[in-house]
Amino acid sequence: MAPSAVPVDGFAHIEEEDFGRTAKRIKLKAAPVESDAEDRDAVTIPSHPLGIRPSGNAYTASHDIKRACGPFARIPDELLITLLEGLDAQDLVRLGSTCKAFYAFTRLEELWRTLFIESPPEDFVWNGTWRSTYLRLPASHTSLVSCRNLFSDVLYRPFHCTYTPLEPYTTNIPSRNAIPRLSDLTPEEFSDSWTDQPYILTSPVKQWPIYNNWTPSTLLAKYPNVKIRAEAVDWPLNVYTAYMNNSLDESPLYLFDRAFVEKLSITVGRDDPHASYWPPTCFGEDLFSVLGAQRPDCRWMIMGPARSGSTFHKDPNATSAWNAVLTGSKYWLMFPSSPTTAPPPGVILSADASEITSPLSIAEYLLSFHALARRTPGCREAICYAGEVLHVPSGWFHLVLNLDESLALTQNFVPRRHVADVLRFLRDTGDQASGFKDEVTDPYKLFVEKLGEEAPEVLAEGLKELKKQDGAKVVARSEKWEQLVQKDDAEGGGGGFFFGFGGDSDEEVP
Ligand SMILES: O=C(O)CCC(=O)C(=O)O
Ligand SMILES: [Fe+2]
Repeated sequence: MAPSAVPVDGFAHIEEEDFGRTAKRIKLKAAPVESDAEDRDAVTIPSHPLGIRPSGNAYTASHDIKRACGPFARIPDELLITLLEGLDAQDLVRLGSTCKAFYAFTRLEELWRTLFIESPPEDFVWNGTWRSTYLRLPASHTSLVSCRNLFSDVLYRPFHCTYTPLEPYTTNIPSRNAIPRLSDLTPEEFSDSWTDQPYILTSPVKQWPIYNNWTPSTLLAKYPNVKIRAEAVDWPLNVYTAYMNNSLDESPLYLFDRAFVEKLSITVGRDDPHASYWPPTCFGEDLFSVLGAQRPDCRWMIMGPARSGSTFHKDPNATSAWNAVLTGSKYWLMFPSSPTTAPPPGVILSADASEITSPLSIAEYLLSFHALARRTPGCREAICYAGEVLHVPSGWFHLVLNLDESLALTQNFVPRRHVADVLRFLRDTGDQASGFKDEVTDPYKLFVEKLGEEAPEVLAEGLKELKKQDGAKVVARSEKWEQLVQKDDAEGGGGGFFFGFGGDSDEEVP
């Protein structure tokens, strides 16, 4: 084929018969560590646009592009990517023009997404990929070279995660895990029985003026140039929408804007006749409202394409939350937490339980851990549809997946029953308090002061509960201590549990 007349990024268009954008579909056995899909039929995943295949295929291949690259072939793929992360755009393009292997490696979208976020270009047009957008290459100018004999899990994995069907993980929810669905609750019922339970309210949002009036397209028509926050970028809504409608990211950039009320000039509140929406009445009072203008961030507009969502986390400052879906639907996977229970499968907590590490994307998590999560006691699951609201109790872990393009609002609040938890969080882990303005240097003191002024009986009750919990912790610790000492005795420690500081004695303890 004659090279394209349009100069492109170092390559002319090359067409191959067995790969391409309208990729033929190959049969591929999903390769989860352990998954619901494992025993099902092989899933259909398109072939990679560059023809890259998983590493295992190299064992039976007669030719291997990377292996033919001399000493470079010995660099593991992960390390190669780490090295490439140190290059700027120009160097990546140059290096990518040297051979097919580098061509493929320098195409990895994560490299370009990072470059973009570190130094966002001005006035760009979303061109379908981070690379094309960063290099200002319209899709028609982008080269596509066959790398059929390149075998790399590192390059193939994001593509696999983008295309692997997630439906098996979000359907057939076992009844023991199903989050209850309720038409409504009174604030008393909520306070008496539901503050520690996730549940879905199936009706209240349908009365909001914005319900049916706010969709991604109506917002786009009304506020195309309003800049909104999507993870690390602030983009005009029209740019984000272009991204949302045309991206193949494994973990799509998720719009999460905490200032949407001000930006879109709307009002919120149960008592405001012009309010666009209000918190569902069942959640009752929100005790962080005593902080007035000093309360931490508490509401967000959330938008994203299918497969976007939130990896496992707990909400900030031990708050509870509600999450109302305006369009689309969300799959929720939730676990309670306590100081004595393990975190959800695949989630790692730091030693002081302050940091949650869930290094996997949502798709990777579902592929690798969903089957185990589903069988783990405490697991709760549901799909929350448009018009419905899900309650996230204080301290619960949750992972959320958008099943289709979705627009939602969420608000964090402090119900009376969780005042002690919030006090404990702010007192004991104040350095992790989040969303407060910089001027708030001691959130615990501030909350105690303001709650004492506005609702002294609630503060007294909260502090009493806190003291009780502190006492219970001491008892639990001393019971654990007793158990350890007894275990030591039973194991022949001779009753002499030895505890000492280095330097106390020169004698070695045998
Ligand atoms: O809708 C979502 O992705 C969940 C949002 C969430 O969990 C949060 O705002 O804390
Ligand atoms: Fe959350």
